[in-house]
Amino acid sequence: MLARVGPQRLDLTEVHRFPNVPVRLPGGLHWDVLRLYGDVLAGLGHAARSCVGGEVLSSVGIDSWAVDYGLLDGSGALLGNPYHYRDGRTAGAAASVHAKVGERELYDVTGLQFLPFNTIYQLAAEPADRLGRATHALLVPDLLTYWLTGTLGTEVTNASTTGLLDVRSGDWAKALFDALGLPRDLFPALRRPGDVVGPLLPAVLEETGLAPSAVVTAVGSHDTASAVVGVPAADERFAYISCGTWSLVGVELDAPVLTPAGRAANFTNEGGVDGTVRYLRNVMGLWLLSESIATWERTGPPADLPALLAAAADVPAGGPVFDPDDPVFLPPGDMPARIAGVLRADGARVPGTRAELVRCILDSLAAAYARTVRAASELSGRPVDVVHLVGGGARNELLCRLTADACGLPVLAGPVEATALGNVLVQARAHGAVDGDRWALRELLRSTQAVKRYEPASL
Ligand code: LRH
Repeated sequence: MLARVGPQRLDLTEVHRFPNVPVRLPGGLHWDVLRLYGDVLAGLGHAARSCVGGEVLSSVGIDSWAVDYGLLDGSGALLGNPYHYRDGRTAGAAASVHAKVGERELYDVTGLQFLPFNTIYQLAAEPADRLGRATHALLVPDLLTYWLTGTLGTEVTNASTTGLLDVRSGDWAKALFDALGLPRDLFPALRRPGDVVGPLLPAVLEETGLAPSAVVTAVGSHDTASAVVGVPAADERFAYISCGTWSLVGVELDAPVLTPAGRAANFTNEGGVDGTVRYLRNVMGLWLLSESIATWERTGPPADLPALLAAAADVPAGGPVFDPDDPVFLPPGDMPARIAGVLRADGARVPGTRAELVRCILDSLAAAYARTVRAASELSGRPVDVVHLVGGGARNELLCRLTADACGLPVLAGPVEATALGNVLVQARAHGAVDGDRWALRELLRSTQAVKRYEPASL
């Protein structure tokens, strides 16, 4: 995404979009990280060629999904392809970690929700010899940054998803590294959104055609951290749903909430830009839909999503619902069969058509969003007047409407590209193109980005 930003201006242009397709090797499910890096270079090349009339691209910022990492040896070489967090190798890892540090203590130190794929559990699942050969672990955006700049570092919002960061001090929880037998310097030093990382390597300049003045700037490199910056809220009485593969549902706070009730509800305190706290919960998200479509397409003709959504809108309300957060839905595989299994086990009716299943997924997500918005507000004491739904899900009108109805609150849908917007706003501020705190950045979002309002149906 190429952005042009000024005090009254925020334009985003898509210059290169590429699929991110995991690859299953005999040893597990991996990310094709070299392919991703190749596409990053291709995208930077397109961006360089899209500059017109003396424009010079001044800064590059990288965000991605959280928790996954590559291991580097002492020469900086990658030790194998990074694992996908949906790989099954972490089964049993949580138990081995919790035998060393109890779950309650972990939550008290890190404030992080339990997800079986948090980095701390993935590291516990690493074969000892592989980890022994590793000098550093780099989270995915930090790995791409390293290849672009030659500079090692760990961006702090993404570090907060590892399960190894102290939520109070904002620094690595050294005692946890010690207790788990991990080297204290496994992750390189922390950097903060807005820090200038450094110039691009000469080979990168040559391949992309970017000007030598371009630098990489740290942003909220956890995609959800950038997405929350990109929420066009007017004041703090809002909840957000960052809605893509996952739906991250919560509120923005100034300080963590570390109560037993929050822990029991599996709420997380992830690090936001400008020292904020993203108090949220992962809801399984549109993965339920995309994996259902992938299942149908494995055995039949391509599924037409707009037609399916239109048919789902005509399915009468009040149909069956299931809990989207059932861990059975986490791995790739036949999603309709798993949903049917969960419904059947609950004694609920199993949808008979694809449109009914799509409606069942969206009804279930909307109900989960409503529960989670209510819980976030109650657990944090933050009143919520409006729900901002950002990301690709904002295009899904049926989902937005069902969410407004389930929450009993207005839903403001959009921007679809909130993550990219939050990313570039932090860069632009670091380089003096815009000024002010996150509310000033959001003011610019509100004056430049289209948002669609859904009122809840009156009962
Ligand atoms: C969303 C996301 C989410 C994490 C998950 C691994 O893309 O970063 O915040 O929990 O991916």
